[in-house]
Amino acid sequence: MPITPSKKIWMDGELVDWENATVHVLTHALHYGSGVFEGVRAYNTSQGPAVFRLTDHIVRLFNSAKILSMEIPFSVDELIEATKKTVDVNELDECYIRPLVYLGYGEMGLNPLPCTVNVSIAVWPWGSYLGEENMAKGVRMKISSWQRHDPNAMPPAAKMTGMYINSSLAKVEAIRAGYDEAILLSPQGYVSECTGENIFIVNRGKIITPPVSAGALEGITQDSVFAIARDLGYEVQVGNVLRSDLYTCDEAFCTGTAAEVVPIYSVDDRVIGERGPITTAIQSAYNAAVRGETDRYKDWNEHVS
Ligand code: PPE
Repeated sequence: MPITPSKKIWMDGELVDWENATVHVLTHALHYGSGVFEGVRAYNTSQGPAVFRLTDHIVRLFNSAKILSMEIPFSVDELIEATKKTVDVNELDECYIRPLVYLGYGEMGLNPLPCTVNVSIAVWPWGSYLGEENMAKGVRMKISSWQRHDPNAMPPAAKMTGMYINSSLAKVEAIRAGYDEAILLSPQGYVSECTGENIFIVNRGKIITPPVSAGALEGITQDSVFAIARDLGYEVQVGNVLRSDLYTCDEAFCTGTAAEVVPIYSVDDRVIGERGPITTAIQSAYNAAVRGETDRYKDWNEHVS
């Protein structure tokens, strides 16, 4: 998806012009995928732009860094403030936000411990990640021939840049085969997640999503959907899902910050159907919550100024 430039990018404490936010080709992270990142969104609310669950995203960023033994040279509060400031100076009511912590220039080789740790925060306007029309129609999914990482090969709890090669392999395979998105299975054969989204199925009114042990990221949108679905009166369970469960479920949808809540129309050409009633209810409650329209979830809207 093309990027629309904004004005300023926060880099290691300074706001620099968009076109000057560059790095050296010998930046460690370019060679070894040694970075951790977040995907966050700011939405327009009646009291101006608010970043959705910003604190939770920054805390997850620090946990990802800890797993990789990266020492972030800023505090959680400093990066929260830096994110708000970056949204504010770019004067965007709604935007996608990409905080990135990466090993910088100066060291090569696989021992990351002596490397410089750099931090950047970029924001830009980003539309529907899986296509605007698919928000109603639903996406066509393919089970990938690529497996999700074994948690002892690549820890799925860390949102590490290098890990996303696994997602890219699956995405390319799905797109070339004429699908919108891929679903990955764990090495044990359970449903894990999509390339950049968690997955949910609905069966006889019960909502189920795979556990972290199946290789899924602990999604913040997933967590918001837990709260929303329970508040709407639905039963939500974290549990193993089989490939065949995807073929026979009543409804399915995927969730992510970039994607938001997106219905799944079919999996491997087994049609689940158009956006169902539970998916519709959760999707519209999510869209209202992110824009500060629901009192109950107002703590999730972290205002920029
Ligand atoms: N699984 C993966 C692998 C993943 O990358 C994401 C977010 C999720 C689940 C959902 O997590 P959350 O955003 O906390 O609900 N993917 C981010 C990056 C997408 C990209 O293409 O880059 C995102 O949605 O921002």
